[in-house]
Amino acid sequence: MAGNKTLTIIKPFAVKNGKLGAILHKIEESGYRFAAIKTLKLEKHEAEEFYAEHQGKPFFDDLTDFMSSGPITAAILTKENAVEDFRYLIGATDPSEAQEGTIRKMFATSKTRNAIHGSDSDESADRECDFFFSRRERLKTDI
Ligand code: RTP
Ligand code: MG
Repeated sequence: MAGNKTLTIIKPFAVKNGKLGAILHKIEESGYRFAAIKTLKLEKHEAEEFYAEHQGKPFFDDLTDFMSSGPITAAILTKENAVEDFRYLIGATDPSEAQEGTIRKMFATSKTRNAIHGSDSDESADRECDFFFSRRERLKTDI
């Protein structure tokens, strides 16, 4: 089912501030279905592995400190054209540039505390789903 799944993370701060339910509701009402979901806390080295593509960039340490600072909720979402459509639903990385109605416009408080992650390609989605979920944690065998 290539192209029809994406990996999301509801980031720390949004979870801490009681926005988890509202964000999951917005995702569901936008047509996505949950094929796997869990709440966990990343170790710093795990956040560094997840965001390895950004290693060496000036924001890498702040990003991985933040992502390991508290509970997150990770989920595999399914829908046609999931990766591209979900990036549109979450909005721009910097919430001050995000369009009205996007999740980051509604729930992000800064470029670091930007509420939510979405995979940026089908290859990233495969890698990121494998990072968080074993096969038996997934509700479908073909994702
Ligand atoms: P994400 O991976 O978390 O979904 O975010 P994204 O694709 O929209 O943005 P990406 O370029 O992958 O960056 C990952 C996270 O790093 C922080 N960032 N800070 N200060 C900066 O210029 C800067 N650039 C990126 C953001 O928190 C972003 O979500
Ligand atoms: Mg990214």
